[in-house]
Amino acid sequence: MKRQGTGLVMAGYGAESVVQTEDDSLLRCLTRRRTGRAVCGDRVRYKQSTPQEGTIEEILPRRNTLSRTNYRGQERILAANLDRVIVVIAAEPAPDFVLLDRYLVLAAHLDTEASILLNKTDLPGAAAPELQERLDLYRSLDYPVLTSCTKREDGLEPLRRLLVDQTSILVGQSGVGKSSLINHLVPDREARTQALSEASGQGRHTTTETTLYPLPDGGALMDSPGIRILRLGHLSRDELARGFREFRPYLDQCQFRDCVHLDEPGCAVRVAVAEGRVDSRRLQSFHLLLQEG
Ligand SMILES: Nc1nc2c(ncn2[C@@H]2O[C@H](COP(=O)(O)OP(=O)(O)OP(=O)(O)O)[C@@H](O)[C@H]2O)c(=O)[nH]1
Ligand SMILES: [Mg+2]
Ligand SMILES: [Zn+2]
Repeated sequence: MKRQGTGLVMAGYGAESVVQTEDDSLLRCLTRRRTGRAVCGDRVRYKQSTPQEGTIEEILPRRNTLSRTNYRGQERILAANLDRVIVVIAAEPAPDFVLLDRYLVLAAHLDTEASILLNKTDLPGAAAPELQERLDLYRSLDYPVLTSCTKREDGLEPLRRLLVDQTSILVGQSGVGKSSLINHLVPDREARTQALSEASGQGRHTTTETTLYPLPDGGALMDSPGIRILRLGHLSRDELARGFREFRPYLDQCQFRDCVHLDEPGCAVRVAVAEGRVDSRRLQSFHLLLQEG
């Protein structure tokens, strides 16, 4: 058996990945050293060797990649070819807005749409004024803010509409409900997960790897593991600053080209903060991300 074709990577496990072929079957594929690792969302050219196995001959050019920097300072790609990043937050676990800003910076760097989704609206904390005020800040920056509750099946329709014909990824802290949302949005989720873990030979499939699910109305949705430490070391200082979209009009107006907007004279960003055009918490966030890398 030597069949060839083009497929879509459902999940990558290091040198191995699971590829969905044109006829909807799942192949466990090994990557060749020269092709590099395939990641969730990659389009690949594969060669089939047995009914269940094959090799990846080529990773087709990626439109974009979502990556982070690992503890060794190397860039690690989590997913490719994204149209939309949806940052999921909830009243519990308590939102980490610096992490939210990290994801928004990554989305800006990818040149994709970014949305914020407040899940678990059944929790009383979801209506807390501090949380709502914070969400208003992001609305004022033109980030769409959606709400949902998987317990009461609330808000899922607007979310479904947002996802149609696009490749989207759910990201965010562990425990905010990303996988629960997938359960509601992907009707055959359980069967798919089962098929995926059988094809991958990884045993029970957990959200340790980013995983792609085709959506019934067209498009695809990816589940990702909640990452505690999301480093942005692969981004330059300028890319980091431009990820804060409201800073952009001021970045070229600072007196010093390498201004980090701390205490340099003639800093246009700090003037914007003082005049209330930029929220000071976002500048704080920027400084934290700059420090932590
Ligand atoms: N009250 C409430 N709980 C929810 C809701 N959605 C999910 N949960 C619960 O939140 C917990 C975590 O949900 P998961 O879907 O596993 O969260 P996750 O974001 O996938 O977490 P990781 O995979 O660790 O990143 C589970 O106990 C869910 O039952 C909701 O709308 N309301
Ligand atoms: Mg999960
Ligand atoms: Zn400045």
